[in-house]
Amino acid sequence: MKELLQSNRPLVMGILNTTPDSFSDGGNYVRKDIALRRIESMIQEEVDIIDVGGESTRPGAQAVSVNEELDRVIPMVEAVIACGKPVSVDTSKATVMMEAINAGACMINDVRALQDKGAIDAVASDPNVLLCLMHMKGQPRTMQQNPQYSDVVAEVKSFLKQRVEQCLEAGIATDRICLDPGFGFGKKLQHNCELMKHLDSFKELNMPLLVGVSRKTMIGSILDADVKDRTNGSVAAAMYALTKGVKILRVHDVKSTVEAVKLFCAFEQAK
Ligand code: 9MG
Repeated sequence: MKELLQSNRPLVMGILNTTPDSFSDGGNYVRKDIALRRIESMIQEEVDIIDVGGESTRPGAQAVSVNEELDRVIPMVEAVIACGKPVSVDTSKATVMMEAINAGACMINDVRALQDKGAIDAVASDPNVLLCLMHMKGQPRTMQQNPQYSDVVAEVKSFLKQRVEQCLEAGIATDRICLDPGFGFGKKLQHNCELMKHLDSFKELNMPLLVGVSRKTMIGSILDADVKDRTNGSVAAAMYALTKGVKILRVHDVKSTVEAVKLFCAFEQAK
């Protein structure tokens, strides 16, 4: 799966949230059924990789036990693999990482950049598994309480550089890693805008970039739009990110993003 990060076209990562608050009913059976249908529709919409998450990272979200997270995530990893699509798992817990890798996940997406106990070793244990290291200032519960930076771009870059060094020391090869500035994770609107404008400067880290802006508050604030009305803004922001050299887009709205990426590629390939 290492070739995924070497792709010469932008990739669309579809979000599959298995937290109860992402389903209208919350019941276990209906939840799984809806998730399975969502996998099928994302595949029809030509998603490149599906990111399965079992614990919300939204400000104020409840923590989830290892067992609960495993119950939510592993069946979905198996379902995506059965459909023949690459699957990534959004988790910070070493046990969930190990189980997900054993179940066939090809990427670990960690908003805590492998800082939790055992996480680096879990990812290092399989030489084929890919990794997304994301920047977050603070912890999800409190990260949006007045975050401050003197130079957000420099600080985010420096954090990611340090995390990459730790990974290399643990034996994780550079061609397994992609980096993410973590839009909305301990950042005010001005920080998110500054990061977006200067995404191209992350090229100096020599690793593919992944970004997730889909339906986030930054889109809602700029457009004064409710979550349900943020698709156009999310796609526009994603296309701006592509002009800055981003390789992977983590999105809810797969169809609109895939179509926009096709246009982007057609224009880029012109003489
Ligand atoms: C799990 N998750 C939520 N938002 C995210 C983002 O922007 N990037 C990554 N890598 N993961 C995210």
